[in-house]
Amino acid sequence: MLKFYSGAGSPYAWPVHLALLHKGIPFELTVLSFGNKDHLKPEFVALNPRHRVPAIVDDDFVLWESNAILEYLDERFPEGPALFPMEMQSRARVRRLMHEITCYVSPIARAIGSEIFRKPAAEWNREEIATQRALLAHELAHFEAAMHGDFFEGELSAADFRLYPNLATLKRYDLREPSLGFAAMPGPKLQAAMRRIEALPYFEQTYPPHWR
Ligand SMILES: N[C@@H](CCC(=O)N[C@@H](CS)C(=O)NCC(=O)O)C(=O)O
Repeated sequence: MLKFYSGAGSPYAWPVHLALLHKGIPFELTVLSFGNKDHLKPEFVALNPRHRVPAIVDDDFVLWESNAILEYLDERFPEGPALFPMEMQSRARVRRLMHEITCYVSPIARAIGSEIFRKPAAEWNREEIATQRALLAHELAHFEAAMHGDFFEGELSAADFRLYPNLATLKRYDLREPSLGFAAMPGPKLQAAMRRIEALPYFEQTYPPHWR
């Protein structure tokens, strides 16, 4: 059975978890604890020398990098619902969106998270948070404009799963200080797509337990 190595709340592993359930692929889940440094243990580093989640093992084939995993799963298990549209240009847009999330959204999320989640509020670099918030607003406007119907490409795709955890994390920032106002930043189309993902029958299984 396919093995899936995840980490609770990882914005990279969460899309893979959603994709596996969406496609109905049987898998064995291992949730690594970053607190225990499971990702640095020799047995995991032997699988993924970058010691990051997500990683999958399919028979003796090991793969890491969330975007590559999402593409692999769709090709390896064509029988389940598709994660990438059939139409070539639509499929290219899904790939483009995934790269844009990796290149532009993830660094912003990392920068904000390293202030808000890693330090007490008294030590936050407020100027850095404001700078990153402005960059995020720009990105969210771009992604809002890329919505076509219920999801980016009408039908649910890997790009929707890939962005979802970054959007869900905005509420977590506000929990640290409600006046930050991150959760209200995504536009109405992105908010509606989030609600659609949250209504999926398997969504609850993927929700990070420590977020409850
Ligand atoms: N580009 C990678 C990023 C994966 C990543 O950074 N995962 C984090 C968890 S959110 C991790 O495992 N960090 C552990 C480490 O850096 O040692 C992907 O898309 O899969």
